Amino acid sequence: MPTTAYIGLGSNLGDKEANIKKALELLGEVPAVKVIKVASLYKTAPLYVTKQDWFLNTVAEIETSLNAHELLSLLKETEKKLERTPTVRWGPRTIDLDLLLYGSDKIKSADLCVPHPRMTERAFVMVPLAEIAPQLCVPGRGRAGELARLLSTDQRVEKIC
Ligand code: PH2
Ligand code: MG
Ligand code: MG
Repeated sequence: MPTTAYIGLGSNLGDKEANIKKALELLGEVPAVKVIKVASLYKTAPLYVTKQDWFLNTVAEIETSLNAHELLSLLKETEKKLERTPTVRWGPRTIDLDLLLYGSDKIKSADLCVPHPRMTERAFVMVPLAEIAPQLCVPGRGRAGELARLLSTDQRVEKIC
């Protein structure tokens, strides 16, 4: 049985929209991955490292027969294909692919934490997630729609298309 997983996508370097579209295309070409739903694109103010260009963000729902670690490796490979080069933590990047949720699993290993530990504090994740899956339960935290509503409106997130 395939597992439903949610991926956060972000870009703030180069052609941001093209980077996100290309990442989704590459993921969709993998036989073990089916892209089910993609939220709108959102223009978002940079969080944490605020002196950098604005981001485009979205969230995708996928179905996959990969296990969570295989999926993480695929996301890292896809980032490499899009010429993501190492930068400072939370700094500018052509593409960032984060594994947010993997079924209802809770995973804590050296290289992978699911649910993503900071997802529920980030409007750039929760607003697109709530758009495509408002009733979705984030294990241990609550429903996506409710969690998105609770976030401060100080975090600027604007739907663009
Ligand atoms: N990603 C970060 C750090 N800050 N801010 C926004 N708005 N969107 C991001 O995707 C983002 C960020 C590190 O992954
Ligand atoms: Mg990230
Ligand atoms: Mg990342």
